[in-house]
Amino acid sequence: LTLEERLARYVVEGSKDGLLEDLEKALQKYAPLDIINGPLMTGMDEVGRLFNDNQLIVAEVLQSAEVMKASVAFLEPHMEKTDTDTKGKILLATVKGDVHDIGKNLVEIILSNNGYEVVNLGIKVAPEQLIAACREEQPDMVGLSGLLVKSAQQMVLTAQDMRAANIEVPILVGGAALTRKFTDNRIAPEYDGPVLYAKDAMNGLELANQLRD
Ligand code: B1M
Repeated sequence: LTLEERLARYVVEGSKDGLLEDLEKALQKYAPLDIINGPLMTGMDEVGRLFNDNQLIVAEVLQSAEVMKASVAFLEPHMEKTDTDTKGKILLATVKGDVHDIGKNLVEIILSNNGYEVVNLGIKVAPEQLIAACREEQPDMVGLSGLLVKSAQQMVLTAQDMRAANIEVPILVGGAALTRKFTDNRIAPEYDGPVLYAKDAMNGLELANQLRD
């Protein structure tokens, strides 16, 4: 197997045997984020496919998630950082009913490495909890993540509740179940402030920077 194939394989098999050595080798060829978005994501997509086909059980998918998390933790110190004054404060949350947090935590790493103060509220964050945190933290932006189809609908409800609470800070949304079309047609009309769709963590940073400028 090539190095790239081995990296995807660790994720699919949920095995860490040899993982760090291969990540070290990969760092000589690729930027950390390209390793995550490339071979590791290829592995995760395969996990999703096998899971969908009932060829993997939840416990096995959890092992795959552990490999992904260990890889991100190993690569994190190698990512580029900018030493700027804080560019703003962002609240991050996975929406109510959803436990997927690898993508959200990647967004946290990228934003905090690039000058943002991030308050990560965790998973299964209900609108009322988010609203209370907005009042307390006074963020410049709110980031919502969700991977389940029902999470896309939950984002619409969250936007409605935030509007009812007179909150207008920009919302950044992302996650596999979302599309730009759903964001523009379904979430944005329910909110008074801007609602922006990010296709990945890096795009999330670009959009945050654009909003700031
Ligand atoms: Co689940 N799961 N899962 N799962 N899981 C999916 C999402 C699924 C597509 C798999 C499948 O069936 N093919 C499917 C959803 C189906 C649907 O709704 N259409 C699914 C299901 C069904 C479930 C359960 C219901 C299974 C069950 O219990 N029967 C259950 C749900 C529990 C719940 O949430 N209430 C469940 C549970 C789990 C585990 C706990 C086992 C584990 C999560 C562990 C964890 O996160 N701590 C898990 C995993 C690992 C997956 C897959 C395989 C991988 C997700 C992942 O981490 N990807 C996933 C299939 C897949 O996505 N291919 C699947 C890597 C991560 C880096 O990517 O999060 O997409 P992602 O983030 C990307 C972008 O989306 C974006 O940036 C990142 C890249 O840079 N992004 C943002 C994400 N958030 C963003 C926010 C932003 C900006 C960008 O700004 C704020």
